[in-house]
Amino acid sequence: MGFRKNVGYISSILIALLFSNCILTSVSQNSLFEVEAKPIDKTSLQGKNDDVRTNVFEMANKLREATGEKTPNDYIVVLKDNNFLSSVRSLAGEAKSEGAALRHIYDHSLHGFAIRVPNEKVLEEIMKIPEVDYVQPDVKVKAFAQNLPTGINRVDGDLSSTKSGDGKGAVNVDIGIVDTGIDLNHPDLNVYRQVSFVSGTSSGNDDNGHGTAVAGVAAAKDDSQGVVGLAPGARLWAIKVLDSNGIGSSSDIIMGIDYVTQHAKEIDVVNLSFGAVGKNDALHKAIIKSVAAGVTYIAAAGNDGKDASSVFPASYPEVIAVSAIVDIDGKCGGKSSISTTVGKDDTFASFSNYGPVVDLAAPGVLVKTTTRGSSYTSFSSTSASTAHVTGAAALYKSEHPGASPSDIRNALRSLGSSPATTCDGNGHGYFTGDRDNNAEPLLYTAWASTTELAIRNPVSSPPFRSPFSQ
Ligand SMILES: [Ca+2]
Ligand SMILES: [Ca+2]
Ligand SMILES: [Ca+2]
Repeated sequence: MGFRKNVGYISSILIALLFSNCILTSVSQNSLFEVEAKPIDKTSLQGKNDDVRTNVFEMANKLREATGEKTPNDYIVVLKDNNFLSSVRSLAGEAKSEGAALRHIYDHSLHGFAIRVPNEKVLEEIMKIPEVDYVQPDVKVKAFAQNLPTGINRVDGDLSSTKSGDGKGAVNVDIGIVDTGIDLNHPDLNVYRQVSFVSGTSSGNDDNGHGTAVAGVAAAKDDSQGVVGLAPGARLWAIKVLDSNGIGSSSDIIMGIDYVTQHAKEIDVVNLSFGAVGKNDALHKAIIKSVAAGVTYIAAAGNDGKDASSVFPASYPEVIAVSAIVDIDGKCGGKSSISTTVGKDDTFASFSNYGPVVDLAAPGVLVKTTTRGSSYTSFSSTSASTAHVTGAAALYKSEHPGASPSDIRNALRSLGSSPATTCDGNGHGYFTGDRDNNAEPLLYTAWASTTELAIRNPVSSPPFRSPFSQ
């Protein structure tokens, strides 16, 4: 890269000319001088002009668009696949010497790094590094949180609670909550590992509440206190990538995915209850690699009442995308007389995104769960419905340790209720009001007849509904 440094102050066109010549001839600067001394050959000049155009074209190709609210001067540099940690480190060092501040190094879910550049020129220099596949602006991604409408809060106290658990038993499985963190001291949650990739924070402790709510639905302990999750007492990995406002940058989220991939032998299932509209190739690449390493990802469809095809990560084919329904009484059939502002009992939630990318539906309204301060709350969102599927996937994985991510997806889909399922008066039945022609199965976990969860509530409270009050 010393060569580029020497010519760093010459115009970019001249750089391109020299650089393309260098590549074409693979010779020293002395030879370049000889080339300059030759009479101008119009044919060769035409060739060089083509080279310049090619180079500019390549540069434009190397700047990959990412949609969302950009964070000025922050970029994700994705290296070509044949680069391993030593070269990633040395290339990151090179970017640093060009004037970039290094924010993260990725080595498990993709090879690359996150940088902050002082100006465009530095970015251009980094894009010229041949090992760079592409550079993508860093963007903001938000938790799919939804504030409870007051009308819903008002009926909260009237919600029927389901039968309590027997107060014992834990599922032997590891769940990654890539979110705002988890209340590390919550007595109803088994937080096993914690880490933060959000600047200004030093642990995976939750400073928002969203991650703790998601964690409780998936895995609150079966201990006669508070609530119980679908995979009770599962080991929770608090992987903080979203800040106290529930907002994160794609570079931090990729670091979270990288961490999961590094621990792919331990982490079975990962919950992604956040997203944004548009595309983000670097994040997609990281998730593809992580799924290939055996980790099952569940992603929220989003809360905007629109087709989720434009929402990532829900639209990535490698993840299990989840929509939300209203369930008031823990039973099918739409029997509850209580209506919410987002729909009646056993109907598609009005805020839920929908569409062909959605794999499963699950309850996502007025879901009782854990929150910060060793406390409890209710929340409504596709984040809540997604956490049900995360818990169910973990439960399935605990019973079928060899299941691949696609095995788990196929199993949950085939075990779910369909429009043809006749309501059995309990949990096995479908919902109404789906917004499209894609009748995604409704999560159903009573297959788990060998688990104490199902044995505990064989008839009256199907375990796939909201976490039960204990
Ligand atoms: Ca509990
Ligand atoms: Ca119901
Ligand atoms: Ca649908």
